[in-house]
Amino acid sequence: MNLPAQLQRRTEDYQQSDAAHHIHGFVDQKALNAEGPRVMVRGEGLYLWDSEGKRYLDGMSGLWCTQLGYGRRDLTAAAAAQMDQLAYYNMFFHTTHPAVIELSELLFSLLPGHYSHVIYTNSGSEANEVLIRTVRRYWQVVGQPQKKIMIGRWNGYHGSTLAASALGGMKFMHDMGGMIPDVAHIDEPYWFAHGGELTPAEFGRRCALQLEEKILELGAENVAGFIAEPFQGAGGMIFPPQSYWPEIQRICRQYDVLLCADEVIGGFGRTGEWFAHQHFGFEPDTLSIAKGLTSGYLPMGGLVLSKRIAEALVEQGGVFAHGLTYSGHPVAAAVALANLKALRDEGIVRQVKHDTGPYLQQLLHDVFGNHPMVGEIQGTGLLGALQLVEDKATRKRFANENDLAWQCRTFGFEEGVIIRSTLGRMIMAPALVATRAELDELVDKTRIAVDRTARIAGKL
Ligand code: PXG
Repeated sequence: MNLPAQLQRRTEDYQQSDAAHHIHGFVDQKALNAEGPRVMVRGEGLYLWDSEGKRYLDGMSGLWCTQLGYGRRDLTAAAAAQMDQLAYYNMFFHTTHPAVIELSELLFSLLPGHYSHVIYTNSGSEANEVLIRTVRRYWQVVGQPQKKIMIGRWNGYHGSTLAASALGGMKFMHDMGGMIPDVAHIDEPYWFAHGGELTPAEFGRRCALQLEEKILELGAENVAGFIAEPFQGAGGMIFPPQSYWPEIQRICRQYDVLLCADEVIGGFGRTGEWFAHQHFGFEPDTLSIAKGLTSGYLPMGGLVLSKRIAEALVEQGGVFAHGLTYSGHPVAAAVALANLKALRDEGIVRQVKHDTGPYLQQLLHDVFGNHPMVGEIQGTGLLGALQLVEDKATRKRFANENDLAWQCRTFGFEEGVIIRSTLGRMIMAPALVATRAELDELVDKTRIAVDRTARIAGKL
């Protein structure tokens, strides 16, 4: 493999220097330093190469973001052209610029008609930070300033900054660095783990009714919004039962609580629809977006607002004291524009819905439907989750499911495929440009990793 000159250093050299300077995300840094991180040096299409020349099929789209895969020259060309023309200007001081305007025109042409405005950010975490202030500001403007409380869900994930992690329901994150006031949580709709004797439909309704109970407990006059991922991503790719979202929507409407969808993972074609809420059939008031907006080529996120919210803020709100230096960054906007054009004009989202999505789902059911260690298969579009299980009949999970799933993921790396583990679930979310042959390879290598894990667990 030909590596660029600056990459011609030994892997151990990179690893030592990495250990000397970096605190990585969500990892025991001391253990990682002892092991040495994998050094990724190149990407093309669905494939990645590390500094040892080993090739991997990336079954996770980086971190759920490279919708178009790696190495798209149209995106790099869009970035270069925009840098040459106007590398930076801001949206303060009564200014704007063509790149961000054209991006928004395209974005709103892809969104359902009841959305009209967006506040751009650099990440998903920031989108959810902005969400809290925007939603509270909205209620101030319409004369209900006491409506401040946000309700999220246990095991939901909305980002790593203070307020975004508070909205999320990862308790271990709350324990490291604290919470913010006026945030509450309800349970996650994870039927396989918590459904007990209830049918999925009954359980879905039960989970949704917790929202009603929580709103009544807190007082509807104090609750600003409910935030949730249409399906949980980082929490384990958990799909709620079908009964869940209609009931949640009814409750939000009944108590005038804004319904805030976190589309950071689900957005931009992942489910075969442009946005995941369309797949699940509900109408949020706000959408948090990031990741697939730029296919991960540059950092960019945003908070999309319904006309109802935007009109109140614009017509009655006066100055909204909020703004980020890089909001609507012209280079990120140019890349996002090129990315969305490609997703639309190359028919990629349509292809996920009608061809590669159903193909992957069928393949997962064919290969893992009768697997002794897989208790549940969930997914749609180019998303798949396999629930590892000790006893399929009783849905008994392994006591050490976290370790087993991590082992499975490690076997995957050895086989040359990147899949992700969360608790006892193996997750895949390949780039939306994946071909049927690449999906065959993804599932085949995943099967080898799951079989190797099953042997360790005495299930094969
Ligand atoms: N919302 C959701 C639903 C996310 O998945 C964020 C917000 C935060 O976005 P930023 O751009 O600030 O990271 C995310 C991020 C994982 C994993 O292990 C997932 C994310 C981040 C890190 C790890 O699946 N999603």
